[in-house]
Amino acid sequence: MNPSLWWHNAVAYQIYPRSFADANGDGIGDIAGIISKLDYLQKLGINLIWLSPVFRSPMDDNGYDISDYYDIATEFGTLAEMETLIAEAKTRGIRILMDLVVNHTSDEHAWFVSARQSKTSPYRDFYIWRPANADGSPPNEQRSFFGGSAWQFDPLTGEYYYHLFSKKQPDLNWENPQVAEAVYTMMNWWLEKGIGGFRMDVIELLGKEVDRGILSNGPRLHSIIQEMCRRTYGNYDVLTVGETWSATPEIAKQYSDPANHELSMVFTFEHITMVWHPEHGKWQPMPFDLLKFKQIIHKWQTALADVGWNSLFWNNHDLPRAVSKYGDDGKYRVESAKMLATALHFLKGTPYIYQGEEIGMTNVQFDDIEDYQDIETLNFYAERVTAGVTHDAMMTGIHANSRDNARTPMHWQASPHAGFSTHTPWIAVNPNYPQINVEKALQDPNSIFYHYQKLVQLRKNLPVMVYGRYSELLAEHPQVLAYTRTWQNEQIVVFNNFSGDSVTIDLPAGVRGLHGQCLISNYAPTQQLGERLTLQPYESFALHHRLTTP
Ligand code: TEU
Ligand code: CA
Repeated sequence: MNPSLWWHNAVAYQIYPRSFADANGDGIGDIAGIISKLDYLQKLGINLIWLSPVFRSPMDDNGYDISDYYDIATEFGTLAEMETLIAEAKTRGIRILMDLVVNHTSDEHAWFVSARQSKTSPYRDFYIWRPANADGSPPNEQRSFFGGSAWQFDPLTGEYYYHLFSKKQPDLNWENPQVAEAVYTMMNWWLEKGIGGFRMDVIELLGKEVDRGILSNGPRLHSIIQEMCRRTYGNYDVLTVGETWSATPEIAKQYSDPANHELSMVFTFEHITMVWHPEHGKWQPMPFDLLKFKQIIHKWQTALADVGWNSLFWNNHDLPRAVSKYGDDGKYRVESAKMLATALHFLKGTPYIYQGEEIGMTNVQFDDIEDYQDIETLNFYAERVTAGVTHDAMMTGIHANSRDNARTPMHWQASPHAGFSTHTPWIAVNPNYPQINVEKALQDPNSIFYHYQKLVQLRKNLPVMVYGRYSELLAEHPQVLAYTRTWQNEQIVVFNNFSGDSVTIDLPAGVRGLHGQCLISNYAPTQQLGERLTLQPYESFALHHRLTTP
C-alpha cells in the first residue's frame, strides 16, 4: 500500500446542491449557498467535497441529465461562481470532486438535438438507435431503471433510442470512439480548473452491449476506464470514485488496484441492497439483519485489505438516511447516529459523509404522494398503483427508501424553511427541523456534529486508523459489530451496539482485560475491559492501546 496517496486519510462530504443552501432566495440551493457554508465544512474538518452535478440541465433528474458539461445550471449560478467555489474551498484545504455523468446526457444536449434530426447527423452515432420491430414495437423488452421501456420511439427519424434512466436521459454510445474523445476533452477542461477529481456516475454501464442484454461489467468496461485514466485524470494528482452497483469484491479490486491504472476506489452497495426485496426491490423493504450486514462488511474489508481500497458510506442522495435505516431515529437518535459514525469511520477506506448526516437528519414521511419530487419515486408509484398495489403499501416503501429522504433541504436553523432559504423550498422541509439543525448542534458540545468532527480529526492523526489491518471480533453476535485495527504495535478496538437493548458480552481472549485510551464514545468513556462487557442501547466506543511484544 502506497502511503503517499493523499486521499487515504481524507474524509469526504457529499453536497446535493439543490438541497444544501439557497443564497438568492428562490427556494433552490445554489453555488453561492455552498460558498457561504465552507467555513462550516472546514470546522467539520473534511477535506473533500463530492458535489452532485451542477452542470447546465433541464433538471428532469435534478442535474443527472446534463445539457452542457461546460456550463453551470442557471438556478445554481455561473461558471465564475464555480471557479470561486473551487478557489475558496482550496484556501480551506478542501478539494472538489465533480460528478461525471457520461453514461447518458440530457435529450436537450446539443449532441442529442443534432442526433435526432437525421440519420446522417454527425452526432447520430453518439447515441444508441435501433429500428422498430415489424409491428412497430421496441427492439427488445429491456426496462429503464426508472420504470417503463428502455426504448423511446422518436418520430423525427422513425427509430427508437435507448435510455436506461428517464427518456430525457438518452444513453451515450461508448462503442463510438468519438464519444470517448469528446468526454476526454471535457474532463481535461475541468481538471485544468483545479478540481480534486471525479465521482463517476454508473461507470459500470459504459461497456454495455445492448443487443446482448449485457449492461453492467461489459467486456470493454475495464479497457474503457484504463484509456480514460491514461488520457485524463491519470495525469493529475486526483481522486476518482466509481459508482458500481454490481461490483463483486474481485471486480472492486480490479478497479482500485493502483497497478491497473483505473480508479482510486468504487462505491459498492451490497450493504444497501441487502434489505431490498429480491423481486420487488427497494419498494418492498425487508427487515434489517445485523448478522448479514456484518458478513458483508467483513467480506469487503477483508477482500480489499492488501490490494485496492474501499470507500465507506451509509447513505447518499439516492438512499434513505442512515439513522433511520440502521439506527433509531426516535428515542435513541443521538446515540445511534454517533454509533453509526463510529462504526463506519474506524473501518479501512475513505469515508463519505452525506449532507445532514453529521447532525443526524432523518427520513421524511410525507402522507401525500404530491409532496414527493423524485422522478424514480413518482414513476414507480404511478406504475405500481396502476398495476394494483395499494397506495398504503406503496407509501410504506416510499417512506423507507424514496430518494427524497435524502433530498429534503438541509436544516441550518430553527427559523422558517430551516434556514435553508427565505422562500418556500422546491421540496418541503422535514418537519423535525426545529429539533434537528446545525445551529443547535454547534451550541451543544455533546452533539452528533462534534462526534463527527472528532472522528475526522482522529483519522488525520492516527495512521492505525488509516492503515491498520482490520480483524473481526464477535462474528456471531446478533447485536454487536466489533472489530480491531492493528498497525505496528498499535491497536484500536471498536465496539458498536446496533440495538436498543443493553447487551452483555463475554469478551474474547485477545481483548479481555486490556486497557488503553478511549478515543471516542457516545456514553461515559471506557478505558478498561474486564472479562465481560455491558453495552448500553446503541453504545459504541473505540479503545486505543499498545500491544506488548511477546
Ligand atoms: O444512480 C444510479 C442508479 O442506478 C440509481 O437509479 C439507483 O438505482 C437508484 O437511485 C437507487 O434507488 C446514479 C445517480 O446516483 C442517480 O442520482 C441518478 O438518478 C442516476 O445515476 C442517473 O444518472
Ligand atoms: Ca437559489
